[in-house]
Amino acid sequence: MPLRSRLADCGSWKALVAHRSAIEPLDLRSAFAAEPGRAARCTTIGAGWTLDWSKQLMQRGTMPLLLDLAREREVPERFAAMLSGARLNWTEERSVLHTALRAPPTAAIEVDGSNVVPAVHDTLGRMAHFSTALRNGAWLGSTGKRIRHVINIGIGGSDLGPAMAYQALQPWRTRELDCRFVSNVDGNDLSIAIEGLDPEQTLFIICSKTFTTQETMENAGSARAWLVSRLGEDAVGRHFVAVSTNEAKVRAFGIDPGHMFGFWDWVGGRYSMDSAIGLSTMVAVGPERFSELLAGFHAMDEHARTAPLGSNLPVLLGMIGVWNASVLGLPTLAVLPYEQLLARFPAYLQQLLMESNGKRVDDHGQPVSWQTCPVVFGEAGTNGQHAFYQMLHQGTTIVPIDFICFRTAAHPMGRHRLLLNANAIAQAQAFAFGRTAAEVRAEGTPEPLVAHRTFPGNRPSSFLWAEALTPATLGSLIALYEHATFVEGVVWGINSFDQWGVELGKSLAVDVIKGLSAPDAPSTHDSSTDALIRALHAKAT
Ligand code: G6Q
Repeated sequence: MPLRSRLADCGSWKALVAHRSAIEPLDLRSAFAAEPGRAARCTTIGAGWTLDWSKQLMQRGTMPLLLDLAREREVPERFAAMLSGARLNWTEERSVLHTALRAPPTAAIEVDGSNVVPAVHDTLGRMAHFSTALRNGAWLGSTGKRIRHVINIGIGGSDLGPAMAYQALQPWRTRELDCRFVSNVDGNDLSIAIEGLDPEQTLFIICSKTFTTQETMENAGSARAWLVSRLGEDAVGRHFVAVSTNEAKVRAFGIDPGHMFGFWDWVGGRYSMDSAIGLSTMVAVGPERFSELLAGFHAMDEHARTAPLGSNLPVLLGMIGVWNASVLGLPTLAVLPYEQLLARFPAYLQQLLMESNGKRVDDHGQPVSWQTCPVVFGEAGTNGQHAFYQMLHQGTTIVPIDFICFRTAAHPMGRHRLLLNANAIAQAQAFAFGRTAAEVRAEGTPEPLVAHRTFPGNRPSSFLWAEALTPATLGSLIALYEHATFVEGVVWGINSFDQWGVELGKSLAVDVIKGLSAPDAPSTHDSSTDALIRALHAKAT
């Protein structure tokens, strides 16, 4: 793909910056009063999801200008190029084809002249065979006992998606076994996960694209030692399977490549939960529900590919992100799912958005002069309301918000869903419209308290909702954010698919490990690093 021009040189970008000055200060109360149809105009539906973006800090003319920018940055052309296997991840010379993971078997998507879809479905078939055997007890441990506990060992993209999905899909999971997730190199993570477990009934899925990641390999080695100390070396083959692209390393670990589930270098870690990295998800919910999850992803892929820009959810969500971060200069984004099953979704999105677009140089290697990825954080509602919403309502930083809601619930708990959704709707209303000093006074509030009880409003939010959280709507929600992230990266002119920023700490750790292992050896570290090595060595021993 040719290098893009710089964002700052685009006519539509300059028009947006001018537009911002022209419409400020934007007041949502006045905007809603002036346009009774604002909510209808700013509500968009696709792939089972409805997005109400009417409470963004925009005027009628704002979105058309943002869509001009999307066109000038060639968002549709770039999206088509990604879908067809172009090497968009040019700093690592890789195609970006997570969409092929959920393509139907009849699709043909070529990388280097060969169609990747048959291999995707071959792997899905092997995963289904293994998952079914584990779920129905046909796969037994080395002593003939049924597997009751599955422990996924992986980190980053090999952990966050599966861990999030396991929680999100609780209503659909088998009760015949449970899944646990170990990621941190802190031994507390593994030791808590295996505490009280019967090794004869425990199976480990070692999830690592590279099979070299320090944390995962340390955890896998300790898990192996735990199992071997109780069941002997010969048990490894029945209690360990791998998800990886590195067959040699998997074999060296002692896992039969017949029990390895592969994927490909065109699947980035944070875009991999619908590849074999989702093996624990399939084990938990079964192949049919996993297919529904993939169908949900694919439905959003198709919506993103075919919907006109003005009614294209990922384009709208992405351009709202560009408006808030780069034009308004708002440096954060709160993602607030009003759904307990999505409690891990903000952590999942942190990686998806911040590892993808937390970049400071563009295609040309030039520092950007616009703000790229915001700081992403969040918490399931209503818990967040009793924690950090104070700052969102009355703090000095304006935090854009994505609310996520479902009309119905999988549980039979009476009024709970009504109360939950009422809170979400009321919070969005409060953030947008606030409460003026005059209104506070009119309630009879003593004058010294008026300022404290005033809410400034004009705090922007989007409201995303679907009928119900299902495997399919989860898939389409994730694909929505994947593609919105893509749209933002294209507009900003950055590579959303590499992650060089994680390398420096990893490489420095090699020397620090040596230092902590031999603290008296001569060192060339700075004085602070040396002091910390000496101090923490004493504590670690
Ligand atoms: C994601 C990153 C990163 C990766 C982990 C685990 O996009 O690439 O989070 O998933 O570092 O890597 P392995 O799967 O190779 O162990």
